[in-house]
Amino acid sequence: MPTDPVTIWTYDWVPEGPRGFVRDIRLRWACEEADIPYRIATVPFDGRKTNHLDRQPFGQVPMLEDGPISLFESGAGLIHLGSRSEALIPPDEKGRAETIQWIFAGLNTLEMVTMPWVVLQWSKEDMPAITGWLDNRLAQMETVLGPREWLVGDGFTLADLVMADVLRVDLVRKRGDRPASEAYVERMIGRPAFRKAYADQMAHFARADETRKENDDD
Ligand SMILES: N[C@@H](CCC(=O)N[C@@H](CS)C(=O)NCC(=O)O)C(=O)O
Repeated sequence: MPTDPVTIWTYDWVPEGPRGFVRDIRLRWACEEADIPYRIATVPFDGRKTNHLDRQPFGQVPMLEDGPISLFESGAGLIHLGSRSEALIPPDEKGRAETIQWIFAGLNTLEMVTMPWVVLQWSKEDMPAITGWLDNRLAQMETVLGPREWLVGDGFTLADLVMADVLRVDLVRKRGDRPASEAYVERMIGRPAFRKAYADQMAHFARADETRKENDDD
């Protein structure tokens, strides 16, 4: 297994709102789970729409670099990291296929509706069709999670990492009474690897506040 550190790219700073949720946390979390060495690199938040289009054609983060491989899309980065460690994707064919299936379910079937719904909440707009779509998906996930501890097999995989990261968004967590989903999110974000990734991301942006303040004072 290669031991050179991978590089996780994120913004140099973000406002307080998204801290703890910037999607570099998915890659940090995966590296922590699998003991994959990594370092953090940044692109400026200011000017983000155009300043790193060579690395990310939509001006977003995160990106992942591993030697000659340079990837955008958190899901692609995760699947790449998964190829390095059985702690992320099980080695058997069935486990691998199901993990990838659930990664897509998290990123597409769930996040495709949670994100627009959250943005509508921020803007205090109501679109009953989107809310109905969200409630249906969350109810379906509640049914899935009711009888199981893990999405794939009998242990943690990237399927859980992605699904928990999508479901842990505050507004989504508060939506409806979904005890199995809430217990699942609690279990996943209680994992030491998540807590480390979260604390490190928060510390990264806190340090950036200091740098910005020093620059403003100059
Ligand atoms: N599908 C992308 C979404 C990336 C994304 O939305 N990134 C956010 C930060 S978590 C971002 O860069 N937002 C700034 C923007 O879209 O301009 C992925 O999973 O990597």
